[in-house]
Amino acid sequence: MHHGPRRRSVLLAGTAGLATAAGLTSTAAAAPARTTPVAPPPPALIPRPRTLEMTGGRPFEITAHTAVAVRHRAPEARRTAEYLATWLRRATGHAVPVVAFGTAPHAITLAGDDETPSAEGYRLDVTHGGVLLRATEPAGLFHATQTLRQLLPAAAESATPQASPWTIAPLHIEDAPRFPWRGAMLDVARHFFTAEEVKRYVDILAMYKINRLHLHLSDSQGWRLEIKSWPRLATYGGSTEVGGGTGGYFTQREYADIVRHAAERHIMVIPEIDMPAHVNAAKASYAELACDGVAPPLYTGETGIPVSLCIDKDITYRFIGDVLGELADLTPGPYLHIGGDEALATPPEDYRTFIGRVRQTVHGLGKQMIGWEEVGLAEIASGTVVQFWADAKKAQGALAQGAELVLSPSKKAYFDMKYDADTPYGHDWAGYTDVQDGYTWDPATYIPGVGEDQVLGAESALWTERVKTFDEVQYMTLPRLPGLAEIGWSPVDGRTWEEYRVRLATHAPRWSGLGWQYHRSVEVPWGDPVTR
Ligand code: TNX
Repeated sequence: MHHGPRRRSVLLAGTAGLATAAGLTSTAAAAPARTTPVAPPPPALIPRPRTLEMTGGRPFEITAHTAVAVRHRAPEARRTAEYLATWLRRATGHAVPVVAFGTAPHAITLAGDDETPSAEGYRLDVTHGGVLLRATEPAGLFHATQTLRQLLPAAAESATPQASPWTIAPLHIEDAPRFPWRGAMLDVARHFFTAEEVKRYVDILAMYKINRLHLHLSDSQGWRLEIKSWPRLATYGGSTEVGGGTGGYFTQREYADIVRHAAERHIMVIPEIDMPAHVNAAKASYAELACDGVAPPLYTGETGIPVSLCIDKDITYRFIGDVLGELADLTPGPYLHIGGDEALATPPEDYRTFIGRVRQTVHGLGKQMIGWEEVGLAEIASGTVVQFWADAKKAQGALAQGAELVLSPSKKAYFDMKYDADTPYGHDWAGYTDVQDGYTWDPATYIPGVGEDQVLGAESALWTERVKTFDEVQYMTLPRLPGLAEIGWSPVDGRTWEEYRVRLATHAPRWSGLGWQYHRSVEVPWGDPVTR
């Protein structure tokens, strides 16, 4: 772990009043760190923070007297304080009230920060007398709570009170992300996952400071979002899935609940309606969407089928306008993802016409368009977000038009790829992706000729043709997700697989505490007993 320069005097000088009120002027805090005889090991944080300094002295401990206090200009900070207190209460069994700033002698304080303006950055100080989380923006405060979470013993993840010393060694952290986009895509179309399951997915994303949840909401095997103006999309098009199961869909109310749950964790939902291909479920639901007016049967096979929306029919664009209109109303964020991938049954000229029209619809709704790398074959507006998955040329074509790239390389970030030959689920068409493969790549050097300033960030993709249950989702996600998260958040300098794998191993008891399955890869020195 890299230790940052010592900055404590600067830090306390600028914030003395706040530090006093937050209980930071204990004798331990004032004593020079170097008098500590044996420094505790640095905590195994993922993603690794920019700087971390063990400051020494007696630890902080959460007790029956600990409160959470908040002083921040943004009202959401209060919500984050409640979130943190609620979380702390479960495993500690302590009352952990949320109190007015300055009223508790022993507090975890969430405060503003005027020294480091940053969209998602934060500073965190632990002393014997208190914990101080500071951030300019509420998102930074939230990320700070997730760091604090990882500073506590793994027992803190338990849903029921545990007997554990809730101590944290004194330290100082300054942290901010490398990339603004750290995403995870979940395909709820090939196999359906319920709103409750998606919310559990969001919870693990939050722990690793992922800030985008991309939901692949439609594909040939299923349509997963209620559309009030075209109700059969969900009730019929959502009535099955790969393998012929009963499928399912989110009502708009359930979907809004996912969006709210994610927003509370500072995660933006990126909704994807895939077009002009991957649309069999829609055409099966409404015959008028087919060029010949005949609805195809529902499709429950695993492999992709050549299918396209009818590019010349007016009703195609009425359909898209209605669907994207309802979706835009459900989407507080600025983006609508229109898929655009693998349009094998759409002639190239038709594809360009189609993407041009959809782009106008998206912009007319006041949103920015996102598409898979294939949209680079069409004319796109500068500022379009293009998601790379395999073909560098298409991504470069998009960049030449002023696009910004999100990297989901199928050889590195496709969580539906098997870890190795023994993995019971998933694909291998892009090769095996073991934990080391998933960790050892850099979005700023992965595509020839594409540098850091053209990259918004990285995103994992979990396609679910061969991932049937939420346990299987968990198994394919962990332990790869933390690696993707670190690639997106942490500085590349000083990161090594050898160091990372040891840090990663310590997270397994946290996952078990949350009731999550994970792949016990032989690459990782787990060390803990198997608890599930
Ligand atoms: C390719 S990547 C697809 C998906 C499949 C996936 C399976 C991309 C944009 N399209 O439709 O589910 O491979 O790994």
